[in-house]
Amino acid sequence: EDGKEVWPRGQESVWKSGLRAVETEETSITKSIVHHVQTTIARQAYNIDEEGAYRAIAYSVRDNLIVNWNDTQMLYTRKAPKRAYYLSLEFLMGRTLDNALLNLGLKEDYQKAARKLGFEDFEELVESERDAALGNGGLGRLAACYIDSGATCELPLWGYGLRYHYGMFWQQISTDGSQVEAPDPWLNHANPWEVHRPDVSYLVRFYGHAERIGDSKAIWSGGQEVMAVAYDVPIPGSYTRNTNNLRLWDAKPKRGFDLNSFNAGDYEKAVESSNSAEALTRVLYPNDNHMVGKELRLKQQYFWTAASLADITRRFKQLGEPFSKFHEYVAIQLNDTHPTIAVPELMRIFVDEEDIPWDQAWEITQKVFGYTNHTVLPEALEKWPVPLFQHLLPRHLQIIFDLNHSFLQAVEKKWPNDRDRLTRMSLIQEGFPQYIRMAYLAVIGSHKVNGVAELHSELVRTTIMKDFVDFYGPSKFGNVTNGITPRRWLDQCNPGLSSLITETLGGDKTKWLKDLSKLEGLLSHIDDPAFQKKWADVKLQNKQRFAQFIEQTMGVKLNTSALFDVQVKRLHEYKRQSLNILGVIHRYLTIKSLNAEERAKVVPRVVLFGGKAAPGYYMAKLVIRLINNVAKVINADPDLQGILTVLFVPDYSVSVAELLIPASDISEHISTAGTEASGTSNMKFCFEDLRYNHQYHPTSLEERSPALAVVCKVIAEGRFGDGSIYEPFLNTIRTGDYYLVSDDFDSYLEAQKMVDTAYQDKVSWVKKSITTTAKMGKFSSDRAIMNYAEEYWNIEPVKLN
Ligand code: T68
Repeated sequence: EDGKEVWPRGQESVWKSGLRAVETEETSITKSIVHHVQTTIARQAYNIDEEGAYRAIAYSVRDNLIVNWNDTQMLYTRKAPKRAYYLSLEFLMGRTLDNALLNLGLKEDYQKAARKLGFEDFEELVESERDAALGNGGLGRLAACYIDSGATCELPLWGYGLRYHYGMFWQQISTDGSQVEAPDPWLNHANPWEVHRPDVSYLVRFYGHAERIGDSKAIWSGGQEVMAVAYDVPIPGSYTRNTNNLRLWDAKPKRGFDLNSFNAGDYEKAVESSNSAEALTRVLYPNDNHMVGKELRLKQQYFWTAASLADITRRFKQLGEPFSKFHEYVAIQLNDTHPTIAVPELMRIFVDEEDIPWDQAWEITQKVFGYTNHTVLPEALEKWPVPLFQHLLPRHLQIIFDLNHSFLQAVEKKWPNDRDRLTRMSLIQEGFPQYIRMAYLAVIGSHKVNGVAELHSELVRTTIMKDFVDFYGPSKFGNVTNGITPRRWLDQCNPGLSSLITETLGGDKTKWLKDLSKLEGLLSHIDDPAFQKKWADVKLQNKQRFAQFIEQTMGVKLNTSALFDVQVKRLHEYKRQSLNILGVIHRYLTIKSLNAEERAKVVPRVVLFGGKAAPGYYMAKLVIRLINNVAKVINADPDLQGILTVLFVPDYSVSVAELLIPASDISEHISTAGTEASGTSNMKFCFEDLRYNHQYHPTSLEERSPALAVVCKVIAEGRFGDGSIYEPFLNTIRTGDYYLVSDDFDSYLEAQKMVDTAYQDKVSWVKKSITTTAKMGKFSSDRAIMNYAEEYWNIEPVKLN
């Protein structure tokens, strides 16, 4: 399955005459589309609609990806380089067709071919694809950018994840303004981008009992066994033939059904057991930056980790090398603590299955793993109850206790008689019940730990991991600043800007797309009025494109000469959409108090919100409701027409982001200082702001911010519908105000005033925009992934010619 090179059977020449290459000729492209219409989707020319056309084209493009995929995997097998594996419970991929065509360099050819077959509007076909929304937000989208960059940088890098049958929920807004969740059965329409591999499967055990044999080994048996089956998603690099693999596991019952129950005549019970296996990969947990201790979530984590490690060790064994060299061929990156069970699982494989002595197994394990932390928020740090582990993964619990024992011995040796320190650093948090601290397990099991931005990595070193920095020394704790892929987030979603950049820098677009630091070259054109005009025109066209989408989907007309002010991200108190909407209310009250002449001078704004709240997150959902009800009042007020419009764009997703981000004039990243690990959407907009000071307020809201007190009073009095609904939200601001909204409100208004002033000077505004883009080079995910490759994984590019 990874292109293992043994000439199989039959005559080589006959095999070779049947092989196809990547098809780039127009005639062979139309032929291949027609072939898929006729065979794969079983229709005919007179019976083909848009959906059928999309699928036939997708299958045809997939054929090309697979040709490159096979050759790449064969090359990796032949060269046997060290490989890296990115273990992530989330890959927020979005759509694939457009990206695949651009990466293959075949978009124009396919567009022409589709036209010849009677499909004039290619963009419409592209937009009919459903998003693969197998992620919550930043962490999942980061994984998708990294997997793109890994292929583009020709690195032997695979992703491992889960094939959720239901991705991120579909968000609707009810008439009272609240979020309503609906399931996203994205696989109901066949997914052309995956290759089912029933031949690549492993059994994963749960429950049962672990019996120690000797000092360190054990036998784990009994319990439930579930089958993990591979689905492979080819990941094409950009302007290279290298095509990597994203392997997603699906859960299947070990047998079709439980024979014991079946013999007893209980058919329903027999089929139930297969239901419970399949429940494992049913749904993505829709929480970001919050730990929810559900047993099924832990089962998902172990299922995915165990299958991935079984696959990695099987591939390693094919090399015929001894396990003492495992780390010379394998690097595994843990995307947050979600796959941390991989640490004891690799120990179990080494010690129990491969008979490697405990100490040697531990040495190799630590060399294999790297751990990326994505948050310092206490409520997001994973902790699992010991009794749950004892029940679900008894052998892993033994291993964790054994590891903890020797780890604490080493701590004791370094700082004798420091009981507080032992309590602080133990992998086990004491109490009833005890909890396992997954982040600490990830740290002791890895050779390197990193945060995702300079400031965040510094906070990791000085706060949550301080004791571990003292123990291991600072060199174990690094930083890899996040990045985003310039293919999807510039070339693909903003073709107007991409062409202008190419035209301005000269040559072809691969030059700057593959080395984003080249964008600095734009600065030498910044004073050219013709260039400034073109730059501003691109923005205006993007705003018009987005306005058209809003008119079609929401029936609202937007003033495209207004300043588009955007905040799109998951709804979370720490991200402070509250600060934004309270500021909007203040703006509304201010405009209402002006006379007609004064009103005419106000800089018009369109304030756009988007993002999902976790279904169980009461306060986040209340803020969505407030935003929608504020929007209702403002948008219906004739005094505000064309001056202030507020919109909550429902069902924010990768595809909506691709339309919305290029249309923005400013974006808001206003999380409480020190809470946002990195932020990556800020990179997509190129705008950022952070502060450090935390304060405690025993004073009244009126004293802290009179302006905010007025805003809260207006909400409470019912200007935006029944005020009592918002009391719980208003109380979080009046008292406690953990996220410092009142602390920052006045300076937030000041900043907004500066924005209004700056926007009026069109030339200097355009120059700011050009400068921002020109200086964005560092935030390419190519730079980030090469950073991991060189400093964390020690892997090198392997180029397919
Ligand atoms: C985000 N984290 C950070 N978590 O909030 C963001 N959490 O600052 C950073 O830029 C980004 O990661 C990439 O590093 C998340 O997105 C989750 O989505 C998540 C999911 C499950 C459990 C906990």
